Amino acid sequence: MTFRLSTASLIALALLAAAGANAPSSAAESHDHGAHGAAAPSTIGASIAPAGGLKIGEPATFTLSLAAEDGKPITLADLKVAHTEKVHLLIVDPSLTDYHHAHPKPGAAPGAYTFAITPGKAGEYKVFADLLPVATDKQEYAATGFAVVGTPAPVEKIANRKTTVAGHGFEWAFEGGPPVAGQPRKARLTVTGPDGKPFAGLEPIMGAFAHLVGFSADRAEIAHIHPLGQEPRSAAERAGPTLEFQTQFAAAGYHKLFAQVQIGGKSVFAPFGVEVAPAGSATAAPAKPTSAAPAAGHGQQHGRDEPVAIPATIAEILAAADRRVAAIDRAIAGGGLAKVHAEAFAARDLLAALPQKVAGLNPEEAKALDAAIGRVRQQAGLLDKFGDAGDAAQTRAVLARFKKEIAGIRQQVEGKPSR
Ligand SMILES: [Cu+2]
Repeated sequence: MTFRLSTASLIALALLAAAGANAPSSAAESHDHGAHGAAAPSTIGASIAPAGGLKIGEPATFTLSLAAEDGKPITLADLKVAHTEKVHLLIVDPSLTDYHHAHPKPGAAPGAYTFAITPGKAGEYKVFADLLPVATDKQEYAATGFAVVGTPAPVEKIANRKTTVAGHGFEWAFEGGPPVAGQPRKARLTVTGPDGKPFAGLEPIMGAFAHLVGFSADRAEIAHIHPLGQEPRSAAERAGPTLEFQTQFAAAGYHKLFAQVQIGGKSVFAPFGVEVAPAGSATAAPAKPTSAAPAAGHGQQHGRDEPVAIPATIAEILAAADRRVAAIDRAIAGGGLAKVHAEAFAARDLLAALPQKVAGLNPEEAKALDAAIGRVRQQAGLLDKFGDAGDAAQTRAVLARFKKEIAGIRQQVEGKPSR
């Protein structure tokens, strides 16, 4: 079967500028940041033919066909690599519980690709081919599907922000309260190890530290986004325990999110259920504490830290960030580790405002600044985690890197004109 998505249905979670800017990026830009978010209208049609009858739990092979609007086959030469692959297939069953991420290989005929998965549920599976055509250079989805014998299960609209998969704990939290349709919301994924401690060993997978794929309950909408900040530059890099995402849901209602990460060489999928409030709902609804927060009590505070005021000049921003860093030093020295996160996030937000303030950077310098701010974001997340965990040694170690990064940023921006 073949069908096209309407433009309106394409954008479920739109990724905003990855590197510190507050303004939404265009769809074209989002790819430069290594993220697929707001997708373009589809120019490619997809269809799928299974090799045989499909039964629950039985491995199956499929042929995917991709064609342009004029019927011309879409071959690998027509597609660009995005996150290490030219074709990503994001596949989900009607109950939104059996999610697969597959990479088909070119088959015998031009425009034909083959892949294999084992469907775990009955009913009409939906398949989104996530593509970056050479012709448009804009990410798009081509949708198709296949049916597995049996009666499909309904979507269970369970909202869960915590889950345990493969011994690891995954917790999803929106900053500033539950998501509202049409409003950007920063969100954080925090990972703990089998020992319950913050886990910082997330491995690169397909050119990112995580792939977050979200579906609306009716599967009319899909999005595929990646963490904010620097993407991995080598296979040896590790991330965690906290990854930040910029989300924006187009529609209200239930959404299912799958965070795909790699641990110990294996893909791990952490499912979350999220209820998105209708546009225009109160935005200041406080986030309910989602964890049995330690005595530090920060579970109640998280996400509701006062937004930091951004001073007018570069020198003032740097000075304000320095004061926050000094406060972290004092907090560590005085045993006030629970206070570290507020100062770290304030410093991060101050520094993240710099790209919009600094004039006269060449593209290379602007890129370097964005990258440094990406690292600052990661480090602020670590300061938060280790501070809350009461781990003074780790907090101190991350703070040393944080200071070094800020010193580098200072060198990049000091003396440049403000705008
Ligand atoms: Cu991805």
